[in-house]
Amino acid sequence: MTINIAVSDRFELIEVPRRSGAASFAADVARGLGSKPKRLSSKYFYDEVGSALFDAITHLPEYYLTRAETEILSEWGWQIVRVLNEPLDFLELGSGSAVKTRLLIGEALRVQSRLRYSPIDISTDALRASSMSLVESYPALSVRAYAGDYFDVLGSHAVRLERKTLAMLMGSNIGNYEPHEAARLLSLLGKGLRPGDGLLLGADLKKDRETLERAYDDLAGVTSAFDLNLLARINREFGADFDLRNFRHVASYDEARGSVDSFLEARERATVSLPSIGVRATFEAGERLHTESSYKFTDAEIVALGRAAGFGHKAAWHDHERRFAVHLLVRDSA
Ligand code: AVI
Repeated sequence: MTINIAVSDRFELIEVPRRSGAASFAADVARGLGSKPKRLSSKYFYDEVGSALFDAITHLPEYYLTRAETEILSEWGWQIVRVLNEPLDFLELGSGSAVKTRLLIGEALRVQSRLRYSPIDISTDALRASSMSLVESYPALSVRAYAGDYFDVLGSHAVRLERKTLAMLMGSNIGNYEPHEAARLLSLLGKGLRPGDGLLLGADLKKDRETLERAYDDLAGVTSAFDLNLLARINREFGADFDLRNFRHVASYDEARGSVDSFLEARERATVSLPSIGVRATFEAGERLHTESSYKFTDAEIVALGRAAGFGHKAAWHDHERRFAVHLLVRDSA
């Protein structure tokens, strides 16, 4: 069951509930702290504080990803919206508050008279804010936003696409999924698209360890604060007693998997309790909690990922230093 809210004649918000059986934050925390090695999903970084810290990360000198992708879209956005050669609607996994989405919307509206933009995002507040601001900026734009988890929304068949669609998964978001989840997400997305629809995928490229580890462990300590906010969030929401000073942020590139892994490492042995969910967990000195995987790709790996999910390869663009790639994939005929 979905809930439709027509906010204005150009902005509609559809809330898609969590599918039954899907784990809650509390259940994931209980399971993650009880597993060996301990791990939590990076999707829980993004409460209000975490989202603000991530925004700060995108401006850091070491975090080149956002700048590189923005460079590609500024330079090649005009071409990207023309390759599929027809009026398009956009479907974005993410809330589209970013400058990058605006670049593509602006370019599309130079070659077509109207555009529907359908963002999917877990945060209803973020969706509402970004959608209102987009419809205010672009009189020819209408927004149909879906609030929910990507998998829940795509699996619910709530998404209605009337015209040829360019789906977007930008900002290296694909890199935060383990390979089997990335494959599942792309094939679920592919099932909702029609043959000939596009998928624009922004992915960070494999490169030297030093550049990668610096990008995820900046000198100003913003990424460390972002990582530690996960424990602060657990303290806030579950009345837990994590002592943040006892944990340090570690970012380490696992070349074999192609992932920069983030961890929170206990300096000393400690037991934490989370009274509101009835959990206690002990950390040994030096024990790590895995909080994020950020996978890096070669262009060939992106092409193969798309192919396995039923997408052919159409085009790719890179920034001047070839640190980042934006690939255009096209849904195969069934
Ligand atoms: C959102 N995501 C693509 C970011 C990344 O690069 O993996 C999250 C991030 N984590 C630490 N810095 C940025």
